[in-house]
Amino acid sequence: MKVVTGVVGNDVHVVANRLIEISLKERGFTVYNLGVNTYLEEFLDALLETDADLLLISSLNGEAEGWCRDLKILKSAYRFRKDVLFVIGGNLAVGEVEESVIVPKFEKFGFDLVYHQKDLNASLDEVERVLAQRGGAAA
Ligand code: B12
Repeated sequence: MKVVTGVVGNDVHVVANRLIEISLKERGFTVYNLGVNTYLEEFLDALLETDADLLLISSLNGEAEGWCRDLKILKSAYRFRKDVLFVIGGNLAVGEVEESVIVPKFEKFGFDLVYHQKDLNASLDEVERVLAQRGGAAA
């Protein structure tokens, strides 16, 4: 399966991005890593160009809300395949904010799975389970 990944907005935190690329490759994904400082529109362009099954966005500096709130509008403009899975994770707010506040907010923006300060590998296990339920395997 194909995945587009990277760090959204003006966010330079690159370490998680490198780890995520390695983890996804180990799991058998073909990875298109756009790296840090990537705008939402660039992710969506890459999804179309690669025909990827999964978009996996990171945000670490707490500014995800501002960069991602237009996802739903862009999704309707771009007309993706219905089965593309949209995932975001990292530190999705500034300071201490409850997961019960953050998760519904990002789901409303158009993300299918939202991971705020969660373990990477446990989260990727769940992403793979959801993809398998949608009819694909990583290889
Ligand atoms: C190193 C660092 C920097 C370096 C980055 C160098 C680089 N090029 O990477 C520098 C000094 C440049 C920096 C700058 C800033 N930083 Co900084 N930084 C850190 C620090 C110390 C470590 C980050 C790191 O590499 N961690 C190691 C990786 C492996 O862990 P991780 O990033 O947490 O990622 C894990 C998980 O989040 C998760 N994950 C990540 N993405 C995703 C995606 C999905 C889908 C899933 C499932 C999981 C997942 O998996 C990863 C692996 O376990 C953290 C504090 C900390 N101890 O975490 C602050 C921290 C991230 N920075 C912070 C801030 C505020 C900033 C600045 C805004 C500071 C400033 N005022 O200038 C700037 C932002 C600049 C910008 N435009 O982005 C805050 C963010 C606060 C928030 N979100 O509420 C933190 C948390 C520090 C703090 N406690 O305040 N930073």
